[in-house]
Amino acid sequence: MSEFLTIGEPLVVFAAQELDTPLADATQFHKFLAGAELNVAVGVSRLGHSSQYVTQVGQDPFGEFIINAIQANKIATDNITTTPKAWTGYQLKEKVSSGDPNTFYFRKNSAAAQLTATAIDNIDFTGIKHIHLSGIFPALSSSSRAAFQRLITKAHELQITTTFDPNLRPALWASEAEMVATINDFAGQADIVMPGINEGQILLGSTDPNVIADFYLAKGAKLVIVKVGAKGVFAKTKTRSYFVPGFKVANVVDTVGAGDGFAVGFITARLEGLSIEAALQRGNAIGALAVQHPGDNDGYPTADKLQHFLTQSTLTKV
Ligand code: KDG
Repeated sequence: MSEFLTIGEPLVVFAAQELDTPLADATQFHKFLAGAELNVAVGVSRLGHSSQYVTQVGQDPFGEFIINAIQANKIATDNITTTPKAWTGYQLKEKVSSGDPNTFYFRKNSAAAQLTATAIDNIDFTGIKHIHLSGIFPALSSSSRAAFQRLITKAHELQITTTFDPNLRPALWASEAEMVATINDFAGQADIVMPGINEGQILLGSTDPNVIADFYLAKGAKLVIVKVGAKGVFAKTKTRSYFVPGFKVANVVDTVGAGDGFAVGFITARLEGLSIEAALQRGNAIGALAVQHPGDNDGYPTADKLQHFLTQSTLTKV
């Protein structure tokens, strides 16, 4: 029995060690656990909430590495299968002195992409209070998209709160038009939608947080959280809006995983009964901790570390 559940594709990421060097020229790589939704499961578990992850890995050393890491992070493996028919996906990531790094995927027809909707029928939803979804998994294949839709339908039937992060990955979609239509359709089925401000431009043609929020509120979301990078977040319900500033970070090492870290903070705070404002602030805090580490999720805190950061950082808000 777990409080939290998510579905996604786990990846091994090889992070280049040479600064500002194209992937083709990099020679040294460090290996980390990745996958946007798995990052969230890791962070939620690290903060003491029971966490389930639905996926499939290949019968290969990357699959083994991922399963070991999932177990080490105390995430339930009941809904993880291993297949001999496809490989586990992996990716390469640049190391950059500023901005977001380039990445390159090796994940086409991966084990996770072969997951079918039957996997959803096998889940025991007892005790699940929150389901986190992202736009990556339904981009993998028609069967992953069907599984994703079945999970959303199940969440509605059981009245389980859902968060949806668009997590746009154009490389995974046949066309931008298909990506935009599908993501907006799934976003309209979620309770809480969490786009990044630049995703607004692609998804609805605006980077105005108010316009982005109104677009998804009109589609049926109860709360829209627009992530405005280091500046913080703007959030809006039908009756109220919020702006919560981010935390200043002196040394940004790697930005990948910050958005998932935000989701960790927001979701765990809400599971603990905290207000929307406090949840947004915790989200910002974990985003700020995430960017100070080279892997996606190695900066996500335990409850003690989070408390320490929140106390130490009161004077360093932007
Ligand atoms: O949000 C972090 C992800 O970008 C990374 O872990 C890899 O899941 C991944 C993806 O599809 O980009």
